[in-house]
Amino acid sequence: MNARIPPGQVITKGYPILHAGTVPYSLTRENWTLKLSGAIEFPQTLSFADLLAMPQKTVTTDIHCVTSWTKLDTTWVGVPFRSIADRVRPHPNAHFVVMECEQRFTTSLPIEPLMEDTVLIAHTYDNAPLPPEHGGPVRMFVPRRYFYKSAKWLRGLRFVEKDEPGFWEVRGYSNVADPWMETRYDVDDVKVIHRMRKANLFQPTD
Ligand SMILES: Nc1nc2c(c(=O)[nH]1)N[C@H]1C(S)=C(S)[C@@H](COP(=O)(O)O)O[C@H]1N2
Ligand SMILES: [Mo]
Repeated sequence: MNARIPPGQVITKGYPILHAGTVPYSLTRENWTLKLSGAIEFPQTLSFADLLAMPQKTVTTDIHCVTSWTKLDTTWVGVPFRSIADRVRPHPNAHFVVMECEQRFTTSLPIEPLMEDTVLIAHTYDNAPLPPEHGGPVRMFVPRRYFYKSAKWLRGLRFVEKDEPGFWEVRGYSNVADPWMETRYDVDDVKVIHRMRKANLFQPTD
C-alpha cells in the first residue's frame, strides 16, 4: 500500500468544489474579520491586514476529501494556527476549537492536532488569492484530516472546554475524520476508541 495515499482514496487532477449552501461572494479581504473568542486570555478580532502582518507560512501537501478524492501537492499560504494560539493564549481548559463560518457552518477539532505545523489560517492557494468557491478570502487548512475539517469562509475560532460537533459531524460524518484510520462516518469512530482502549489511552471523562 502506498502510505502517502490513505485507504480508499483515488487521486484527482482537478479540484472539486464541495459545500453546503451558497458561496458568500460579498465577503472580501476588505470586509473579512476573524473573531477569536472563548476560553482564551486575549479575545480579539483580526482584520485581513492583521492576519497579513503575522508571520506567513507556505505548506505544500496533499488533501483528502471524505467522498474519496485525494489531490496531491497543493500549495497554501497562511498563518499557522499555532501563531494564533500564541497570540490569544488559550486557557488550560481550552481542549477544543470550534471553527465558525459564514452561514453558521461549523466544524471542530481538539486543540492538539491544530498545533501541527501544517495547519494554517489560509488565504492563498496555488500562488493566487483563495477563490470564493474554495473558501476565500480565508479558510481553515487542516491537511491531516478529511477536508470537511478545513472550514471555508472562516469567521471565528472559539476555544471551548467541551466539544461541539459541527455541521457534517451531526449529519453522520466522523468527528475524528482521520484519512489513514479511514474514519469516514460516526460509526467508524468506535474503531479509534477501541484502539485507544487496547493501548490503554482511553480515559472516560464522565
Ligand atoms: N463553510 C463551509 N466549509 C466547508 C464545507 C461547507 O459546507 N461549508 N464543506 C467541507 C467539505 S465537505 C469539503 S470536502 C471541503 C471542500 O473544499 P473545496 O470546495 O475547496 O474542495 O470544504 C469543507 N469546508
Ligand atoms: Mo467533503
